Amino acid sequence: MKLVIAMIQDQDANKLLGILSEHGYSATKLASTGGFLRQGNTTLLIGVEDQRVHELMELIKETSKSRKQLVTPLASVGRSLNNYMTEPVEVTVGGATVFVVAVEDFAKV
Ligand code: 2BA
Ligand code: 2BA
Repeated sequence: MKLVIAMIQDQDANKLLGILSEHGYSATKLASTGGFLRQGNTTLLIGVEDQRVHELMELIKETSKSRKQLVTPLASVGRSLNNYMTEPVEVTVGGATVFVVAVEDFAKV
């Protein structure tokens, strides 16, 4: 079994959860915050059998859209003058950042 940890954009979360449910996956949704943009995003925990990881990755890929976003100066960096940003910078927030972790044990008690 694997635990798939997927960081996605809030806008895609409900649609992806619906699709996962339709395909018989269980998931847990966590409200999270991106360390760079300091804006809300969504982290999904999805425990899944090894042979379904590939299909799951495809569903995540199809549903999660990449978007461009302007970073407001000072909103996303440390307060040190070395990091001082004077112009808005465009960053591409990816569709999904996904970690697949081996699960040692899984139980519902
Ligand atoms: P349980 O299987 O006892 O799951 C309770 C909660 O535990 C789930 O809440 C989910 O947050 C988490 N969870 C369970 N299995 C997980 C997994 N493999 N990976 C990540 N998180 C997991 P809900 O998703 O709201 O589900 C509530 C109950 O609805 C579930 O109880 C199960 O009986 C049923 N269910 C969940 N997904 C289903 C699906 N795709 N089709 C049919 N029934 C589903
Ligand atoms: P944020 O940390 O808010 O990052 C949003 C976007 O800003 C990133 O998109 C990337 O394009 C850019 N970015 C992030 N850190 C940067 C840096 N130090 N310098 C320049 N640009 C930077 P994504 O890479 O698609 O990441 C989207 C979200 O996924 C991230 O939100 C974060 O919450 C999560 N994430 C991405 N990589 C991660 C990792 N290695 N570990 C944990 N979480 C990660």
